[in-house]
Amino acid sequence: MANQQQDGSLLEAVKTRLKPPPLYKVLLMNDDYTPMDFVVVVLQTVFAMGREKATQVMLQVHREGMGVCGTYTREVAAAKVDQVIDIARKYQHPLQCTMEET
Ligand code: TYC
Repeated sequence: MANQQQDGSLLEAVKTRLKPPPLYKVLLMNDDYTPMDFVVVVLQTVFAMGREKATQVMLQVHREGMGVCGTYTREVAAAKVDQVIDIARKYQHPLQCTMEET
């Protein structure tokens, strides 16, 4: 045991036994009322997208009804969903966001 810890092999054994944490997609929903420019700013602010990428994602959501903003661990995904919902509520837009395990 002491030897394993000294040479690091115990740590390696534990690491290889552990499953990687599940990942979650953050999904943005289309609606008929939220302004396109607002969605672009939300994507830039919450998901650190550049303006072009944010515009592409917004248009995909607008045309297809839903789109992926990013993939994160559970806590990070939940925090981003909350940020989107909070900012939408603050500006009284119906924009909705959710998360789904990959
Ligand atoms: N459909 C909205 C409009 O025409 C724009 C929009 C895009 C809203 C993406 C939400 O997640 C969304 N103003």
